[in-house]
Amino acid sequence: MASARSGAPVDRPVLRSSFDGLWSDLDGVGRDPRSGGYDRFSWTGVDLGLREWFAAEASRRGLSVETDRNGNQWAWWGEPADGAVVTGSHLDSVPGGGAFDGPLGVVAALLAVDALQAAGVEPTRPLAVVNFVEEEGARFGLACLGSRLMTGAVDASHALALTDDDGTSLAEAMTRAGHAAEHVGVDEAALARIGVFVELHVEQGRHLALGDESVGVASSILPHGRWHFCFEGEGNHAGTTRLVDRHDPMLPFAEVVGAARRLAAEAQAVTTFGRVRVDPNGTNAIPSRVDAWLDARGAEQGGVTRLVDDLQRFAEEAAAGHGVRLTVTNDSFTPVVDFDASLSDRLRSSLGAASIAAPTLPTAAGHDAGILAARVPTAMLFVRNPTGVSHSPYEQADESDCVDGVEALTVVLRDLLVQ
Ligand code: HGY
Ligand code: MN
Ligand code: MN
Ligand code: MN
Repeated sequence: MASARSGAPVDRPVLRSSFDGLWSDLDGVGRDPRSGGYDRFSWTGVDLGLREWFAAEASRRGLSVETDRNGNQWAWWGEPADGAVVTGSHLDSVPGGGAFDGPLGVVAALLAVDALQAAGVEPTRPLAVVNFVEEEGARFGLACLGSRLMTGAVDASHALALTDDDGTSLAEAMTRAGHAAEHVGVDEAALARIGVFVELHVEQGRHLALGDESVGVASSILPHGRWHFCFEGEGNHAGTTRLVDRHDPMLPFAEVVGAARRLAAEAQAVTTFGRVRVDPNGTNAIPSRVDAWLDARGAEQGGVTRLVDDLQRFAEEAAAGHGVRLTVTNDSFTPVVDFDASLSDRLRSSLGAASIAAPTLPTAAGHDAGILAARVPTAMLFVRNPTGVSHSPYEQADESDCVDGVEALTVVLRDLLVQ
């Protein structure tokens, strides 16, 4: 049965109830009852539960499931082979994240498989649904870790040594979760299997809401990066240490936060210090060390790197003024990503033929599709987010827009699968 709305090979009432079913499976997993936000971090018990859910849902659809050397999960419709059509996203979250960022792309991919199988589509090449590990970098600090390892965008030994806030390394976390860590690294075989990658994601902004559209096609990802600022001072007693004798790392850090905001405004960019570690973290002890991570993004690559250079100079002066040692390291930088034009055109023509309107829009949010774009043709579909809010418990997407997104994904996958 085709959708009355678009002629797409979906039965919307069936799709809506299947969406409700899968969505309710995920609803409480890793959710903090106080904030309503999600804490879904890679290789934790919550993540293992999500992996089991993914494998069970894939198996129910007759898909064969495998986990690659870096911990990314792949569910295959058809024998795994080079040049496959790949779709999917991630299941992990930022701390206190929303429900849709990541899981919507995985659920939509599974539901698109349902629709294609129900419509009797016979693919001429295999399809894989992928769940990328540690896309947010919330536990080990490096975003898109699974796709970066796969493409070689991060050195394997550097990645394995990354630690979480408890000091557990990626290597230890993987091993404890029962996944051999010694093989992580570039995975040319997995990359060869990706003929095209199409990721559906909730929009993290209001472009579609302002245009009153439910679905869109991504044009590009703006340049963005992460820098680690480490301020080392002298821990001491909060009450008995004279001001003149202090080397308090909190002070230059506080000045740097203000400077980052000022420089961002001047550069038409955005900066955030969203992750801060104060050691020791006590009320009556001057900390000895502050670690803070800067997220900086902007429309123009040079503007972002100049902004961070200026900020680093400011920070060095501020730290010296307090007798505090500063170390700044660049953890990651993703230059502008222009999605594959011919693949995006194919998506647009498939959507047009199914009379699904889909404007083109850029994003300032990073995605695995942005990392894979360096190696394979990738494209993204966005689903309207009425408030634009993301990386927050208040992230939203209306069910009918999510169903529109599945319908759009089903259409583009059908046309890619049946050459
Ligand atoms: O950080 C990002 O932009 C993405 O949501 N991981
Ligand atoms: Mn995401
Ligand atoms: Mn995100
Ligand atoms: Mn005391």
